[in-house]
Amino acid sequence: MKLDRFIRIGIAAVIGLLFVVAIGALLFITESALNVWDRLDEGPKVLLYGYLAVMVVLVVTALWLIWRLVVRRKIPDVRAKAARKLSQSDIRARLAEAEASGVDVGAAQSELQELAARQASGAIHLCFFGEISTGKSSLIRALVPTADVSVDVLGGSTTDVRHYRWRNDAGNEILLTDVPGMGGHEEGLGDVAMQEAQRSHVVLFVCEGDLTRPEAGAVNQLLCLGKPLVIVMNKSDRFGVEEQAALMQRLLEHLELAGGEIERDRVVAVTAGGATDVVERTSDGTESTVKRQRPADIGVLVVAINRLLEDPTEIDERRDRAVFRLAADKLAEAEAHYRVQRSEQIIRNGTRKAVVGALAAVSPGTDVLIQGYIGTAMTQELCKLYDATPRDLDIEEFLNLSQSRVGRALPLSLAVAGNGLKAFPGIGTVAGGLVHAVAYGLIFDALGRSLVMTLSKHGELVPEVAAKEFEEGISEHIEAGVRRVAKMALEEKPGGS
Ligand SMILES: Nc1nc2c(ncn2[C@@H]2O[C@H](COP(=O)(O)OP(=O)(O)OP(=O)(O)O)[C@@H](O)[C@H]2O)c(=O)[nH]1
Ligand SMILES: [Mg+2]
Repeated sequence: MKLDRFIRIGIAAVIGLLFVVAIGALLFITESALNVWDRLDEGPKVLLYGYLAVMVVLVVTALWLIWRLVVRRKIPDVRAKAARKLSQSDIRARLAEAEASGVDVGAAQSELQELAARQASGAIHLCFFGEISTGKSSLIRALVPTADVSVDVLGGSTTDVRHYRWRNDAGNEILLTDVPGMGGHEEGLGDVAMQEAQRSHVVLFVCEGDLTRPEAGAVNQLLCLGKPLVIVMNKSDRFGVEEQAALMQRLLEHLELAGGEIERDRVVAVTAGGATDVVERTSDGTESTVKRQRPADIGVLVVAINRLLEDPTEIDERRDRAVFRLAADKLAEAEAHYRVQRSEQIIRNGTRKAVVGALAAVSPGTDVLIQGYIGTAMTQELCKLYDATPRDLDIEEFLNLSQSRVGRALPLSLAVAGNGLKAFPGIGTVAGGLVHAVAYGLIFDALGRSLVMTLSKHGELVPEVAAKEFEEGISEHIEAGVRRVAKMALEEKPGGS
């Protein structure tokens, strides 16, 4: 208790002293400022303005320096950039840039080529999209009775993308696209269908009633891509009038919730037909089951299509934008692939240099391990690869923070390195230098891998976050990398393995 009181009195005394010092300093500064001001006021005006100008310059410089040192540079938001509308020139510029840095831009480029071919043909593409067995192919058959479309009770009957020529009353050249249904067993077909929907002008989203969760997700995705969309509730022959009206209302609500246009004809109920088993009684009294085609009722769908095609320029523009987004997505995928490969090279390079350096050193010190040239170069290269633009200070801070975490990991690294080397036959007694070299290499390898993880997750280098990632993943990375790094060290060891 006594001690507590004593401390409090001490703190109160320090506060009192601080106040006295602050008041003294304030008086002193005020007096000097007033003094200087009086003299300047009495002197020539040029001196006054010159003095003020110098003060302003000094303040601005100080603020700028503080901003550079303390305030983190704002990294452009990658998602916001991706969400904005892309133009033909944007995507072409990005393609050229990516190609120059070695990314395989083939898939993205072929999307643009396909778009150019479709633009030249002038045909309007309508894509029938939806879950398996909802009657997409049956609808196409109802519109184009001569089309050779496969229809089956078993879901997943359509396994590729096909286009069928159709002319509406206005004489538009139209291609009806049949795609595999969502939710089929064959992997990847869902993606094929979604990409084709992106390439089309209009999506006719075929369902059989209220939307399932995956269907609602797909509607959202398509609307986000700016696709003009009609929800086609097929197989309406299965519902009574009231039930059908309630389902239509639910579909309209879904559409409104997803931000779709809820004008007339955006939700239609149709019957594509499809085959049905009918029991027939012949004149001799025997019964047999025969397949009969149900009568189709798709008039409202045709009206909806015609209305959507009233402004072809608008749907052309929307289709183009969706394809640019598709090409951008494919480019992003290729870039991600390239980054994975290239980062692997950079890490291997850094690790190899660390191993070579450690092998060359007579007695490798543990003090400045990763803050040196190799660590800086590897960090810079990886940041550049991920379009992160850290300040030199950030890199330095990251390496300092990481270095401070190495001490604890070094014994583990040495133990793992020793064990790992034993797994290689015929290397005899493992020399201390070699074990050190592998241990150093493992730490570099772990540094590179954790940095790649942070960069791909956050898109920027935040020193504390990256160093934490390094610390948390180091033992796992060390265990995983030992074979690779030990092999590297044996290759680099004077005289080979
Ligand atoms: N009751 C009823 N059944 C229908 C209707 N339209 C299609 N069908 C049946 O639904 C089943 C599936 O039809 P498909 O046209 O093959 O469906 P799909 O959407 O193309 O299916 P996948 O290609 O597998 O994705 C078939 O058995 C059709 O006979 C309809 O209007 N009413
Ligand atoms: Mg089909």
